[in-house]
This record gives sequence, structure tokens and C-alpha cells, in this order.
Amino acid sequence: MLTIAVSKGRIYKEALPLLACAGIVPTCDPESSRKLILPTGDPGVRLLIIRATDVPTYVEYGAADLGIAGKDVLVEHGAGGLYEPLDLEIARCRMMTAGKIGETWEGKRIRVATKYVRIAKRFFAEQGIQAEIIKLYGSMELAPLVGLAECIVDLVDTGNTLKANGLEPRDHIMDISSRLVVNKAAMKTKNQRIKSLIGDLESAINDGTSS
Ligand code: PRT
Ligand code: MG
Repeated sequence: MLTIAVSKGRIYKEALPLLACAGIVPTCDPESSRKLILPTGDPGVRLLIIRATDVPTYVEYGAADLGIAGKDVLVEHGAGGLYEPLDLEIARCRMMTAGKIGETWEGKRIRVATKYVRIAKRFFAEQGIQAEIIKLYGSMELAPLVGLAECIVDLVDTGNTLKANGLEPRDHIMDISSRLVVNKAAMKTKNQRIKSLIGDLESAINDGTSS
């Protein structure tokens, strides 16, 4: 049995066509079903539907053999315990700093609100900027509007969320896309099955299946 951990929402939607190319088609939809374990047309493959930030944990402990997770989540988790053999080139966006339109923080000690504490700490340290990092779990855009922080570190795609809240993007920290991650023991014990899956996904990406 091959177990693949994936989060519902944008990653699931964009991964579906790629998985289909590898012969993996879930038999029900996680948005309408409440099932957390989705069987697929292949009796040897199942999907676990979990929170995006939990994917590296399930894979690292071997509760899932493979997973699909954003680079943001992997960097923040610390991906040392996992293999990351493939960039699936889906759910793309950019990790950026942002602040109130027209306001600058140059030369000041600043407060930074973010879900990405590790990434933010590293970025501001590299810039030589003194920053107090405030951990939030969502809706980071609110923080500068109510004086919790001068700056946020968040994912930006179209930029519409920032704009709708009177914020503007500043520094580009890194490009983000979703990656295939593999449990290190499973890579050995299920090597052939996993290698062939990676091969199928690779061809699907090169054929432009997800775009
Ligand atoms: O939603 P939930 O709390 O369950 O978990 P999650 O937010 O971690 O999951 P989900 O499904 O929202 O995101 C999963 C992954 O998708 C992330 O880890 C990223 O790798 C990837 N991804 C790609 C994004 C975006 N694009 C994105 N735009 N994740 C979030 N956003 C958010 C962003 O945080 C901001 O609030 O969308 C908003 C910005 O979008 P624009 O288009 O307005 O700029
Ligand atoms: Mg979300």
C-alpha cells in the first residue's frame, strides 16, 4: 500500500491532474465527503487529507509514504528528515514582505507579523534589520491595519488580498511551489513503486498537464 498525504484546497485541485497521469484517481471528493482517507481507483494507493502544515510531519514519521506540500511549509518545518525529489510546479506564489501603502520602515526596529516565523527571522537577519517576529496563524493582513505590526511576511499570488487591505508588497523573499516529499525509509522499502510514481509525475509536469 502506498499512502500519499495531501491538503485539500488549492494543492489538491492542482495535484489531481498530475496524479491522474500516474494512474491515481480518488474515488470521492474531499470537499463534499468528510472522509480523511480517500481510496483511489488503484487498490494499492490511498490519499490522506490533512492540513497543509501537517504534511511534512506525517511523511517524516512514515504515517504517509509520500506527501505534497508547499515549499513555504517545507522550509518552515525544516525538511531535513525528508526527501524532496520533485518540484510539481503547482500552487505557485511568492513569499514576500508587505506593509501599509506608502509607509516605510527603513532604519527602524520593526514588528513583523507572520505564520512563517523561521523564514521571517532568517530573512530579516540576512538584511541586518532588527525585527521582532510575532507569530500568527492566519489573516496576517490585518496586523498592520490595527498597529500589531509594521510589516507582514506572507504568500502573494495576484496581490489582490494585499491591495484590498491597503497594503503593498515590498521584498521578494522566495518563489514558492508545491513539492513531492518522500519518507526516507519508504524510499528504500518501496523504491520501485515510488520511482515509477516519480517518473509518471515528471512526465506529466513536462507535458504541461497541470497548466
Ligand atoms: O487554509 P488552511 O488554514 O487550511 O491551510 P493553508 O492556508 O496552509 O492551506 P491553503 O490550501 O490555503 O494553502 C496551501 C498552500 O498553497 C500554501 O502552503 C502555499 O504553498 C500554496 N499557495 C499558493 C498559497 C497561495 N498560493 C496563496 N495565495 N497559499 C495561500 N495563499 C493566500 C495568501 O496567504 C494570502 O492570504 O492567498 C492570499 C493571497 O493571494 P492573492 O492572490 O490575493 O495575492
Ligand atoms: Mg488558507
